[in-house]
Amino acid sequence: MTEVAKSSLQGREWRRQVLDDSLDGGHTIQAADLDGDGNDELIAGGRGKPFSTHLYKADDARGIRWTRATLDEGGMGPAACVVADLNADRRPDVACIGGATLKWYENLGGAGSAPRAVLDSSTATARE
Ligand SMILES: [Ca+2]
Ligand SMILES: [Ca+2]
Repeated sequence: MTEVAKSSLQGREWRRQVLDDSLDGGHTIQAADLDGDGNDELIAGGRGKPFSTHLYKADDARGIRWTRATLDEGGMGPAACVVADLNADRRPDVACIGGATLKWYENLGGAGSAPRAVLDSSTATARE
């Protein structure tokens, strides 16, 4: 298993905090403020079984407790994810690639909502 962790400087020492120790075959991680609250969320994906991509969001301003939301499970083992506003609506979206599949997870905004897949190259379909 791969640990998803963050490190923060406290005084003169770095403190490591494990957010998740159940990601199988962790392969990519990105930090970005997806909901515009001034704090970064983490996007991490694994290529173990099942393939998965998750979003981790701090529950409090100090980042003591974190909640995991699943962006994708079973569909694709991401090799890399990037964050960019792909549809110019001023909300950063997530795009991940794994094998021959590219997926776009649109950020729909709203507190507590995770981006959802709107384009999947493996099925060549786009959702409205
Ligand atoms: Ca945020
Ligand atoms: Ca967008």
